Amino acid sequence: MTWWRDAAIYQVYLRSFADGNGDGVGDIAGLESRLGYLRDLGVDALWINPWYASPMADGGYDVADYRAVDPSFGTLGEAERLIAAAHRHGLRVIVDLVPNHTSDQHPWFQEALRAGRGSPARERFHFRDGTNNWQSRFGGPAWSQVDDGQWYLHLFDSSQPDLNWDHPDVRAEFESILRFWLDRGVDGFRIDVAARLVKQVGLPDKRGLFEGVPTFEDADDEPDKDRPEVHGIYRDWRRVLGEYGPDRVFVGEIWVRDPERFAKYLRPDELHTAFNFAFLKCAWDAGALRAVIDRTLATHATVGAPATWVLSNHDVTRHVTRYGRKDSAFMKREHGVPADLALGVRRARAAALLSMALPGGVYVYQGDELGLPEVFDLPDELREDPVFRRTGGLDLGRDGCRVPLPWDGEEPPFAFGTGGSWLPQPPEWRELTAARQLGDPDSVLSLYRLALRVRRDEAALGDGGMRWLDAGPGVLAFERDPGFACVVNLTDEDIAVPEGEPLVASAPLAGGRLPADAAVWLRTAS
Ligand code: TEU
Repeated sequence: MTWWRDAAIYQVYLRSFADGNGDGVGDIAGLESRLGYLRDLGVDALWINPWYASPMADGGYDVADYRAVDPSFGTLGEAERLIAAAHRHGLRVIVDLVPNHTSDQHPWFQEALRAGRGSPARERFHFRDGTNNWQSRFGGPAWSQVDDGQWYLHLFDSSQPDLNWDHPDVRAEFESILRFWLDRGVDGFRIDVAARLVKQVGLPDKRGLFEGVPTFEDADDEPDKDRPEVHGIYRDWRRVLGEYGPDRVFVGEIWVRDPERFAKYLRPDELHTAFNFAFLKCAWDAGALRAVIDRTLATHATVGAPATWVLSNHDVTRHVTRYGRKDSAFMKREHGVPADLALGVRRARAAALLSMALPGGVYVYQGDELGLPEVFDLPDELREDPVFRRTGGLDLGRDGCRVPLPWDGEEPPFAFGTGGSWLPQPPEWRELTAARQLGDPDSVLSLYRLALRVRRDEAALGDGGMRWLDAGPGVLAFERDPGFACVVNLTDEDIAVPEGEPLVASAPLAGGRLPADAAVWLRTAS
């Protein structure tokens, strides 16, 4: 079986993972120094957020050169050595491909600015003499004006001009970029904004506009989303990937609501996998989760693709915080909503066991394994996310889930590096450092290490089937072959545990009973 059907994949948000050169920003040297930690955590692969040359107007999702590594992260040579070193540690490497837009510093956009209106260089982007009503996903208008009066489209920041995917140069360039990184040994690509590359001809106005804070759930049939022509791009890319054998993989970032439309991206000649955002957004509620799980498995089965289980990433409020809220469903980033973090951690521990026990692949966002909460009280002047600026602070943006990791010690920067950290870490994270958690068998980190090991080596979870067990309202219980059960208690009271030998529990079983907001894995008689 191909590795990616059941892989545990760790998301490395590079500039916040570990800093090797003491400039306060995470980098490749820092990542390389921590590969042992990731191997021992028990994951199979890393997805590394963009490391390309970039002015960093959107944390590297504004790419100026797709074939170069940003100096703040290292060099191309270091990236090549990192890929080899990860492989030696038994870790595959997925890099992040950003095809919807470039940086405004990309040579093509600079050429387009110089070449002027009506020039072939402008046809690689969406330049117009007027605008439509589209809004940026980061807030504010989706159009900015250049000196000669023309406007260009940017679904994200004004520093991220959208590429015109009807242009043959754009198509050829990205196939060449794929080969560039495949030739350097990467095992796959995470595709940024994968549903939005193709825009409806004529760029007609939208019906649905948001007020203030963009939600993650705009309609599927908007003129800048899920256009049928986008599938042709992925068929072309799949052929390129296929030339490198069956072990290279695509994972799409596809915020498409309709399960059937979503599944189309996962047809056998398109992308291998996609993030399960329906699961990420779902409230901590047994009925809602069960419905999402059933829908996920049913839709993936129609195309033979493995499901993925995702709780957090670098764009959303950390799930420890979300699960500590009264309403734990996620639609948009909110601040000022109270969260009971102790409750959030309990639920996050249980959710980790749930996500790792389900059939398919599982993602761990850096810091999930430490139980980190969202950080809200960052000084405004240190916030870097363009979302903060473009929404006038209505949306605090994503910096709060991107605070550098606490590794060791009693004070910030907690061995993140020797030169501080680009965002300040809360002093109370001294309780949450990786080093401290390693010494505590009850820590979130110890739970992740145990569960990932059991998942891979003992229970052989991952791809395959599952059967629901009837455990009463508020309880999610299912079996997997051979002889495995997962029980998650989402009620307010402890419950009896079905027969079996406990393998991993997210909270101590008291008198053989499973507490509220806890989960247990059992070896059952098969
Ligand atoms: O995100 C795409 C996206 O639409 C959201 O996840 C985005 O964070 C949200 O709309 C903001 O309100 C991807 C990347 O994951 C994100 O980090 C980038 O900023 C974005 O694309 C642009 O490249």
